Amino acid sequence: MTYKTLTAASVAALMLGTAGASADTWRYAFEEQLEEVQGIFAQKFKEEVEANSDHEVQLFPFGTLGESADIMEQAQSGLIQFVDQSPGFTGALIPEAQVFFVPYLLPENQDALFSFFRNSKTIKELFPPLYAEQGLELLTMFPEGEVVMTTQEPVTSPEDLNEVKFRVMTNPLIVESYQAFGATPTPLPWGEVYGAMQTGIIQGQENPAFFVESTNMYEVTDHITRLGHNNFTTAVMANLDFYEGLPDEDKQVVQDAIQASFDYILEYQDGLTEQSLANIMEAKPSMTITELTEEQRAPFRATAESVEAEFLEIGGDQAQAILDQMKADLEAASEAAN
Ligand code: 6CS
Repeated sequence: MTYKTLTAASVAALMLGTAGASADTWRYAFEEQLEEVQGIFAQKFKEEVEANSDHEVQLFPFGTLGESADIMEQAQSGLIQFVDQSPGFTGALIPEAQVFFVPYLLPENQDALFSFFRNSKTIKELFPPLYAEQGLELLTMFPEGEVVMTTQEPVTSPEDLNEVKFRVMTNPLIVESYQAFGATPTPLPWGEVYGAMQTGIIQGQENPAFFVESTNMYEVTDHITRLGHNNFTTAVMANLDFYEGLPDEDKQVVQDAIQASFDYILEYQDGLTEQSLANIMEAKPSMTITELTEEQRAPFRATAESVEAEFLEIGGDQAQAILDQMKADLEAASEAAN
């Protein structure tokens, strides 16, 4: 049985049949493999929880329980206790989470970026009630790395994206953003991307360099473009009823494990993008990597205003409050980094 054929009933059966799992086993699903960034975070979380409590954490990497949308449903229904789902997919459920797709909103400077994620009032105070409305306790958000474009033809300007079917995650604002970049956005779940690229259904996609390397995306694209428009953000959540039902002691175990994993994953990313790009070049010397100049970035940057306006239209009741707080947080983060 592949993940594509898993039904709700078969997932339930799989869960009930999990060998050795006790009532104290916490199930944690994520959208990547064990050795990818979300997997490294999850492994650290498991290690911390198990070192500091009697609970066991069972990890479910991408594909074992379905696509990103499936694991979110399982977390909301309480079939699993923890889930890592990126706002790229959560945008359909929590429209405000689409704010992460306003291009050039997050800083390129790593100190400022990390300071934002460490201290953001948007993440710590404004988002949690919105996630709670969907039956989720938002535990943390963290960055996974600079997003790069990989395409079959070189890209240095929006004109080069003309008629390029560009795969994006499934939320309306990222569709808007790639339309503004000049491409033909094609929302797809991750599991379909490699095949779609191989068969020519799409000709481009974006992701952090580590993911381009680990998923062999460089095999089916020839050009990498760094335009500095975003950093890949993800979020870790717990089922709300499960979390609220935990004794204070266990809540503390979860919070401590999240904090330790958060610190660990920021450190883990030091140099990761450059190393991944070097590995890609070694695996495929014909690949080109182009870092756009400020001049070349200008027309991409110019789209930010219209995408931001669209966010205010489609980003839910709290869109304005989220955007305002996010800008205040980002300003504080860039001051802290200077
Ligand atoms: O592009 C995607 O769909 C995937 N990218 C990353 C870096 N993680 C999970 C997500 O499914």
